[in-house]
Formats: sequence, structure tokens, C-alpha cells
Amino acid sequence: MSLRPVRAAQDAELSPELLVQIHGLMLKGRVLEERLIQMYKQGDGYFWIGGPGEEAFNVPLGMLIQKGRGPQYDYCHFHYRQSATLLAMGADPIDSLRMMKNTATDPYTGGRNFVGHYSIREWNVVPVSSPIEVQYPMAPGTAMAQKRAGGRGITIVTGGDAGTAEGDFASCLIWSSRPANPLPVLICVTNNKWGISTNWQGQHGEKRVSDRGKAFGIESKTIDGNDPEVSYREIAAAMEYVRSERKPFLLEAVLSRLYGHSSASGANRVNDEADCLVGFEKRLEERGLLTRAQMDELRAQFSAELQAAHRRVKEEPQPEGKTIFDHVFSDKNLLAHGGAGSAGDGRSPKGGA
Ligand SMILES: Cc1ncc(C[n+]2csc(CCOP(=O)(O)OP(=O)(O)O)c2C)c(N)n1
Ligand SMILES: [Mg+2]
Repeated sequence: MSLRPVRAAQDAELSPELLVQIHGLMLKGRVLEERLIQMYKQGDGYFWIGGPGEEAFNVPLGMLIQKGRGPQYDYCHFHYRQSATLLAMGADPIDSLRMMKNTATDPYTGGRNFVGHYSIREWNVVPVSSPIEVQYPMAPGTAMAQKRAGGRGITIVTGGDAGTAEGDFASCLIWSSRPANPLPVLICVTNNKWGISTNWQGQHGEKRVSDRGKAFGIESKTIDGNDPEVSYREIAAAMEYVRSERKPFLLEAVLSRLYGHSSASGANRVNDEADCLVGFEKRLEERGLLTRAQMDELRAQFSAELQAAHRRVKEEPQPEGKTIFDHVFSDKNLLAHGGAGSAGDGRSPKGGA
């Protein structure tokens, strides 16, 4: 079964300035992922997972998010391939290197989680989870709070195609579209046609993931997620619908996975999938917006910046052992006093009686 993305019906022009900005962020996102892979291969990190190949979708998404804290701003329940989205939202790439190296200076997890597992309270970016798909049933929760609060804030959830096989995805569709209380959720699925080593064709009877929205009356669309112009227009349109109608939208972006699943599968470049950056650069060159030399120069500049950042991060401290229980939900004293199941010690989890 072949997957054919639906292209945007109307080709509204994006301004040259916007296209150049999108390109810069896509390139920076790619160079960042290349540096992270290099760090892993040099032993400056234990595991790599990320989004090289998804920049054409992830960058426009980040540019269009209304970031801030609280229900008036967008809530982000992200997948682990979202580094380019964070860059487009304004994150400093060196902090991704810190998470890779598990340094105490990592602002997202204090050096306690895998790379790509962002968590930013000030921007409503809830902690990225390694167990896949758990973000989908959480999304209606923040959307419910936003609907009650009023305003134009929406919830955005992203995840992969294979994860949609889990019941969590169905829970999201059902809870977002209840006729009694439809919710402002932009449900994104980045369909790279792989779940680690399980291919889409062997696993999915449905033609498109977006078709599953129809059963719930959810506005749904499948787009070419390798085309940044299509992505920008379609994400903007879908967001506007969710913001103003206060109803869900299911957006499936068909795109590429350029370095395999993760370091667990080698993190080596594949050559049989379309590269969104190559395609976009060719288009920018043909339209006379950027020259090859300018784009090469920009890449060299980003590479040098990231290399310098890597050197800097190598000198930064690892977290101390005594911080291991900081920011965890349970009361650490429970462990010292026989664990949560032990009776009669008078202790209970935080907030308990
Ligand atoms: C609940 C759960 N089951 C299985 C895994 C192992 N696992 C990690 S990534 C992955 C595949 C995910 O594929 P997809 O949802 O398509 O996202 P992609 O990695 O392709 O972006 C699996 C099965 C997991 N992390 N969590
Ligand atoms: Mg996938």
C-alpha cells in the first residue's frame, strides 16, 4: 500500500523573508542533530534519538506556536524528535548538547534524561516521555483547562505513526471530540512510515492515519511533511481552526527518517529517503532567494558554532549524586523507610494523609 500525501489545494505564497528564515532554522536543526550524533559516536552521550529529516514540518510548527506559561498560551505535548521545533521556538541549541552529555547545566532535566526529552515550564512544554503515545491522552486534559479558561490558547500533541496503534491514540481522538465538549487540540502525527523496524505497510490497514479522525467527526488532513511551504500553510490553517472553533484537528505529516530510529539502530545516514533540506535548498536556489555559496557558508557557520558549544559542554560538570531525587514526584524518604508498601511508618506520599 503506498502512502500519498495530499498537497495543499491553494498555493498561497509565503514571503521571501519567511522562506529564508524557515531555511535557516531547518539548517540549524539539521546541523544540531548531526552534532548530537557525533557526540554519541565520540562517547559524549549514552543514547541518541532525534528528528533529522523532520525539519520541514517541525520548524514551521515551532514558528507558529504561541509560547508562554498558562492556559492562554499553547500547551505542547511533544514527541522525542522535536529538536527543530524547540529551535524554532527560540531554544538555545547548546542546551540540547547539555542534555546529550547529561550535564548538571542541562536546563530541561538537570542531566537526568535522554537527549530530545525537553521540559520547559515557562513555555508550557510538558516533559517528553520515553514510553511512546502517553502524550496523546494527556493532551485533552490541558485542552479542557484551556477551554474553561477561555481565550485562544490551544493544545498541540505530536507523535509517530507506529504509536497510533496504541489505545492511547484512540483515547485522544475520543476525548477531544466528545459532542458534549469538543476540545481545542491540534493532534499531529509525524508519519515516517517506520516504528523502529516495523514498516507502515505491514502494520496499518487504514490508508491514512488521518482517515481515523473521520469516525469522530474530526477535521483531518494528510500533508507532505517534507515540504516546508505546504507544512507552514497547513499548520497555520489547522491552528487557526482549532483556535477559533475550539475543536480538534488531526494533521498527519508524511515525512522522512534520515538516520534510522536512534543510536540503537546505528544512527547512520540512509540514502533511500527524500531529504527535505536538499529539496528546499534546490527550490530556494532556483527562485534566486539564496545562492549555493550562501547556504554552504551558513552551514559552515552553524557547524563551527555547534563544534565550539560541544567543546564547552565537555568541560561542564555532571550532576551530583545527591540531586538524584530532586524533582521526582514521590517522597524520597519513603525509600529510606522501607518503601511505599511498608505499613506503620507514619509516612505517606507527598500530599497524603
Ligand atoms: C509504550 C512503549 N512501547 C514501546 C516502546 C518502544 N519504542 C520506542 S520508539 C518505538 C517506535 C515508535 O514509532 P513511531 O510511533 O512511528 O515514532 P517514530 O520513532 O517513528 O518517530 C517503540 C515501539 C516505547 N518506548 N514505549
Ligand atoms: Mg514512525
